[in-house]
Amino acid sequence: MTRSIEKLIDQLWDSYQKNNPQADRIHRLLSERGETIVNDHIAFRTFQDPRIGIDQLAIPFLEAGYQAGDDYRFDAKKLYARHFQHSDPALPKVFISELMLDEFSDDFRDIIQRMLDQIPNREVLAQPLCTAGRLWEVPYADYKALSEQSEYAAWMAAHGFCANHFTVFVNALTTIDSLQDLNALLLEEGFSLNQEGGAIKGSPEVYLEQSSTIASVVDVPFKDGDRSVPGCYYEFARRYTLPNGSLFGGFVAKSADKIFESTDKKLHE
Ligand code: OOG
Ligand code: NI
Repeated sequence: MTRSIEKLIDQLWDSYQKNNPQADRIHRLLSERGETIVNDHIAFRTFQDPRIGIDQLAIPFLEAGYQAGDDYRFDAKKLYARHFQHSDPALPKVFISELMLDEFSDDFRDIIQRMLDQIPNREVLAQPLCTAGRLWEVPYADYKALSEQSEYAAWMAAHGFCANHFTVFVNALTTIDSLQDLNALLLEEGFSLNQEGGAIKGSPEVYLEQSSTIASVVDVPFKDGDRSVPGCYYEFARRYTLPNGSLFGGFVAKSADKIFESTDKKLHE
């Protein structure tokens, strides 16, 4: 029987894949080599607010038996994050971050407040928050103003609640031995990788290596018309065994800091 958490993950994949043509192409590229793709983790973004913060997004995962793992801070980006994991290794980890609104100016917060004021009461949301999409309308000028202080805030304004990325678990690939080889294949096939801080973030010494594509540019309806803006990206993660013999199951803040930049406009210029 399919558990409801699996249905939720399938639903998240469906909308992610519809808005992110790269995902389907990368899946096909790997499937054609005979690979079965295992998803290491899914990531969500939000604003730090009691109605929609990390705790709210985590609800369906906690109900399905996920447990809170480590937390992470990104001072320069004014972000806080936590990961969640399940004892069933078939279920992906979940990485949820939130923008610390308290650390921004009144003008910046006013723009976000205008968006949050449009969110319907939770009772009327017949679906988990993480699949709700964008729950507000926003003029393009507000998107631009937010992006000057936080690319993350601008991304949230444009896209709302959805899977920001899925992640290929490189350890489970059988025809590709390393993240270096996978990156080479992706580049050869014409995909662009986020090169901020080097194509590979992390190392065996921190038990995690990660790389990611540059987010696909997608058309988004703003209050005053459609605009092309960065959407979602795809990530690749290779995990290493800890001295105690178990596979590292966390995240590395220094690497995550650069992975966040996969949706930055500067990578599209
Ligand atoms: C999350 C970036 C961090 C990771 O695996 O370290 C991350 C985001 O872009 O929302 O996914
Ligand atoms: Ni990630």
